[in-house]
Amino acid sequence: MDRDTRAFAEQHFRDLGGQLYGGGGQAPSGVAFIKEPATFSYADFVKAFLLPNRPCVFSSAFTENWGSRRRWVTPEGKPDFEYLLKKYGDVVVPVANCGVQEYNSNPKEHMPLREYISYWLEYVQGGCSSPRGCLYLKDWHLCRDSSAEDLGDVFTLPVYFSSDWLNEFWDALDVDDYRFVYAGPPGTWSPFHADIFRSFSWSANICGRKKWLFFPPGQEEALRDCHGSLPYDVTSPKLLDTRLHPMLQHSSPPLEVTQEAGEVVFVPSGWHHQVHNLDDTISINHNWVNGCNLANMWHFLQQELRAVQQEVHEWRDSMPDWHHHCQVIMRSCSGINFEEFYHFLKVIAERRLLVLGQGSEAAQEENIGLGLGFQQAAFDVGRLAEVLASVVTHPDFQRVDTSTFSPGPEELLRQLQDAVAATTTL
Ligand SMILES: O=C(O)CCC(=O)C(=O)O
Ligand SMILES: [Fe+2]
Repeated sequence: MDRDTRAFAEQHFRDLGGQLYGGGGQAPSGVAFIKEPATFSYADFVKAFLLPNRPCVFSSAFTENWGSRRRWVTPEGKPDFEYLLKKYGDVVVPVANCGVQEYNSNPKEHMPLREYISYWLEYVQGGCSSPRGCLYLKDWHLCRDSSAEDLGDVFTLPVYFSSDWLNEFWDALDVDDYRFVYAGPPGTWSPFHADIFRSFSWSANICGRKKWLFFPPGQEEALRDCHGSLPYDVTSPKLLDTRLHPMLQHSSPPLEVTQEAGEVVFVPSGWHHQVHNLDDTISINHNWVNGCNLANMWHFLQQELRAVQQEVHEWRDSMPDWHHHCQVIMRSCSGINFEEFYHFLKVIAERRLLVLGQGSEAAQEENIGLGLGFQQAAFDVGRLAEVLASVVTHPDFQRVDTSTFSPGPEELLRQLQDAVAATTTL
């Protein structure tokens, strides 16, 4: 990040004045297409898409050199099942049944990729139908399951998506990641949703095409049914029943995008979407959070906690550890609780404080593993300080036992605020 982009981004958040980012404003009338890698910089992406929180599609030129586009795909543009079997046939992958709705997602089972591929071939030969239903390989952690050497040049992280704190955090802990492969025949699809923690996502088609339906933040409200539930399938004729969906008349049609082979879709924070595979499709998808959507993640976690608290409200007076239990439930339902969120902020903050502590030139020379440099680190500490200041005053965070945290939340906040003050004019 350069000095000018940092100033632009900081001004953007000052103008928001603590309001949630990405919610308001005029919905765009279409989704922008970015053709030329050579003339589209990181700064261009930050200013035109990341800060305004608008979707866009990158042309296939952006993934031209990826090994997966050469090795996973036949010259006809189909998945190279022979190669995939040889390379990954024994790997156990998660598979969702698109035909079965369980709450707002699909039940998953696990099977070796070999078995999924034989199902896939059968399904296609059967005219896109199978007695086993419509199965979709989803959320395969290929990176987590492969060594760096083995992964080789499968893909190269585009610079636009490189401020990725979720994966930076999980890599630092060496336990998990939010990097996935999706693969499935025509007819497989992902139900209507917004991404985990209100993260951004990017999704690159290695082969095949996807149809995306996008709803800007807030527009999902008009799609709720009379019980307040969001739809599972926005294309279902049930939505036309005005008794069931009384607010539908206030909804706008979604933004529709057909993503071609090789193209990359940027999904902004908090945008609901539904995705359909139109061909035999393989994609690489990552979820990511950074300084731009961190406050949205924190807002989402507060909502999640409130929802848990409402669910178990009746035990509040009879259960001595009720608040603690709510955090435990939240962790098992949402994957993270307030304590872990603090830990996430701490890991990300300390890495930036280290960069800033070394001074701008030293950090730039050494590049300290944070590829986006000193100005990005300075921007990041500003965002971290703003969100941590809110976290430490939250009554439920104040109930968390922080006595063993090192540094403690107040101390980390002080360090971040000092760093903000020291870097304002740099
Ligand atoms: O490709 C899909 O089926 C879903 C992708 C998605 O929801 C995402 O990348 O956020
Ligand atoms: Fe998604």
